[in-house]
Amino acid sequence: MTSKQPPIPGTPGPVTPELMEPTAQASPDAPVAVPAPDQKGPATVSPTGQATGADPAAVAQGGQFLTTAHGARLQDSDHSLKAGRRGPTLLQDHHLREKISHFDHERIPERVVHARGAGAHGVFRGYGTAAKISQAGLFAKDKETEVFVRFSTVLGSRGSSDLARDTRGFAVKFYTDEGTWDLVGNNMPVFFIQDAIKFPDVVHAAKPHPDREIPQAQSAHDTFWDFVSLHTEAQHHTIWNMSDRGIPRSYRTMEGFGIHTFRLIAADGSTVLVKFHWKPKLGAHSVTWEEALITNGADPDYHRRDLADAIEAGAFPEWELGVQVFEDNEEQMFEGIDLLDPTKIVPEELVPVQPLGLMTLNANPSNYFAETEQVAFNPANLVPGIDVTNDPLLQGRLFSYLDTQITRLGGPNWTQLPINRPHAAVNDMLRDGMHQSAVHRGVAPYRPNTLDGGLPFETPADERPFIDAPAPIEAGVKERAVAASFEDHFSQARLFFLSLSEVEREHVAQAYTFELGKCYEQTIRERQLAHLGAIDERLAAQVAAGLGMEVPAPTQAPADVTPSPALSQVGKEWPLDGRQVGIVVGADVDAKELDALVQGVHGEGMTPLVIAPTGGPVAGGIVAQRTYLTAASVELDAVVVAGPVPPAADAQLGLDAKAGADDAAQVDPRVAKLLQEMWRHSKAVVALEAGAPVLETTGVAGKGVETVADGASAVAKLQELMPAHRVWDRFPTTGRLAD
Ligand code: HDE
Repeated sequence: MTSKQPPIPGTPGPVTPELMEPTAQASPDAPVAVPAPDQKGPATVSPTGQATGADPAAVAQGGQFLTTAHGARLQDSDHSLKAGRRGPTLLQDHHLREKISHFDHERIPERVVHARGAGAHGVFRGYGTAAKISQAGLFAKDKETEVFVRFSTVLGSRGSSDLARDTRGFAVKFYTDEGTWDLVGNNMPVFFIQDAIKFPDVVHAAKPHPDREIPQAQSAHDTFWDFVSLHTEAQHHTIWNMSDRGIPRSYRTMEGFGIHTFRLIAADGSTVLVKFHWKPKLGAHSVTWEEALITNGADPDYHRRDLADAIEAGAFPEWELGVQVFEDNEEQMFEGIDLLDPTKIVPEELVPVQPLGLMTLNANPSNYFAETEQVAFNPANLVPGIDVTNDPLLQGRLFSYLDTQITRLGGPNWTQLPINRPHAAVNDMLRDGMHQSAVHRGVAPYRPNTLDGGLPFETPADERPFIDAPAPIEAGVKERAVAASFEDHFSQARLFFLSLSEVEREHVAQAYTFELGKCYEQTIRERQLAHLGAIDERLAAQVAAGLGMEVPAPTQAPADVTPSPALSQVGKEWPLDGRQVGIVVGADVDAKELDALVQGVHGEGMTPLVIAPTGGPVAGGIVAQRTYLTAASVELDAVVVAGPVPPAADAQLGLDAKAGADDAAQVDPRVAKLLQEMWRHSKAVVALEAGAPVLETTGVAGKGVETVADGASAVAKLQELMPAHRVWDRFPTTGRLAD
């Protein structure tokens, strides 16, 4: 073997002494060069047409030259070191081994639940309203605390789709000055089970069947319904899942709940019990089941994309954190509702939610793995002023989260990962272990000690230590049992159902009919139908009819309950910020009207997406953001048809649009489909006069479908139709579930 081989054309040759001389640019002292903006670097325009603000200096590893993991510069990372060009690869190729071996270990175990998620950075600003009930510094007036939020689905694996019918995780990490507080909640205020010891059971039942590992990210299968029909305490959470809450429009339009009752401690040591609520400024909003199915196919990453796009566009999502406050007495009950039972809510009409502060998400993660994947929440991360209660579900969680990270993040030092590092000073005596990255000094990591000057000391009471609230313990015997006050399993499921509007109730009935229709076992369907009878007899009858089954006797007589209108998502009005408006144009749109429309939609804080026959310039400097091929109705909250839409372009569809042309073929079928879906999903449809014939041809007419004279009037019409989220009157209902 000789080093005199001629170089292969187009590839670097063998390393020669001349090449090893540092050039001026390659000198270790030379400033690191970054690509000029016009060089191929990070994308500076996002798919929504926004500037990404990507900093070329911050891309990749930050330097100009590729190196090994130990920092030696590499000349060739494309060819392995071989004994001859067609010979075997040499074991001595340390770069090959390092590159492949690191790659082999790139994946870590996904979360056992909540594997699929999306994260964002933000800030929480206190209102100062909690002064009397909690000493926690983060609630102080105008105090700003950095946060990281991770939203997630529960059942699906990391690569599953966002619009699964499922509960959503809503986990917030507050990096407070006094330590990290994690409020690890969901988008539903109740849980399937009352005792942590049942968690592996419910998760095993809800996850894919162990033999075939299907279905993925779905509750519509026998083992899930077997479990929930055998555990009547799951009925309340299950009806939330079957409602529109199970398929949110966006992470931005979800409420969040701490579920358990927590305890707050004031500066004077007094305590109250609270339930935490997150209220989205954009309102709580969902999609229809058909939209969810279309989205899962058209854009399975929809929620992740929507969150990132909104933040990038400057439409920062906001939630108010609030609490329902209860007296911390011995009973820990409110009007017959056991506050320690995580399957119960307390209606907001009885105990209003009082706002404590505002959370604004204002930055996307720069690296999914380092931040969103490696973030580790733990309900046991508490700060002075916030403490736990005896809720038996919460008690088990206080163990589980710490434990699971040891496997998932490879050892006990996951708190040292950048995203998990507290922003408060850490001075613990935890030492060594896998992936220890701190270089601890001193010789006495124990206390008391004399060798390290006694340091660190325990914190005296006036220096704000975390103090467990000295809550009284009910005397009793040691037993595996449940309190009688945990035994009402149906009344609140009924309360929820009766609080919904007619349209929402129809959706619930359809969801149960679909899910039970996917179960094969008749006994499971029958058992669940009997439980539905205990929730509402009309609901049971409608689902039974859909399944072609007799209505069984209800498990028990439906309870007498007072509805809580706050639980319905229908009937309120919400701001338009960050909502997406599709603007459909043909080849010859009026540039002036289009400009007025785009500017007007922008001016109202919404995101206009121009949908044209092809990509590229449309008119007056406006560029298409979607084409007839790439646009999907499901990403739009409303649509404006701004110009005539041509028939299908033969070349794009591979069809001869003229052959056998009927009326519908006069409009490109992709636009016809988009408009018909918008109509079926009860979204606002507006046309300028030039676009009106398109509505006629596609049969899109009726409530919330309007033709207007110009761009400005179209914006005014959108402002009128969109605050209610949907044109609710357009949803078809049977009338059988109405009040
Ligand atoms: Fe979790 N849960 N959970 N959970 N949970 C996890 O922790 C667990 C429960 C919630 O984005 C795991 O780091 C038990 C209720 C969210 O990283 C695990 C019980 C609520 C997330 C775990 C519950 C939640 C998790 C899996 C019954 C709403 C995602 C990976 C006692 C209040 C956090 C991980 C993220 C994640 C255990 C019940 C919310 C295994 C034992 C109730 C939002 O530790």
